[in-house]
Amino acid sequence: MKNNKTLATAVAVTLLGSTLSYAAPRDDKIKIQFNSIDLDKSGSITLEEFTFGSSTPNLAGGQFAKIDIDQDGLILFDEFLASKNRAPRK
Ligand SMILES: [Ca+2]
Repeated sequence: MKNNKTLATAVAVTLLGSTLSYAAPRDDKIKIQFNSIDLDKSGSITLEEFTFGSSTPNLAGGQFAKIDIDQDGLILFDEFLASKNRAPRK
């Protein structure tokens, strides 16, 4: 009986683990990228942070405006994620 319980626990942990790792690994990558741009870890990206983190600072203003869907001057993770999801695949 003890063995069965151990096995059940192992199966449950395995299932949980595979569910977690299956949960959109691409989004995790984007989250890491978002956090690397969000220098003050405020949960949003300002134009200053975006420009600083951009490989093309002279284009950053226009890119920022496209990503900042509600035009409040901050890029939230949802907006950042949406911009990645609508970007053409390379
Ligand atoms: Ca915004």
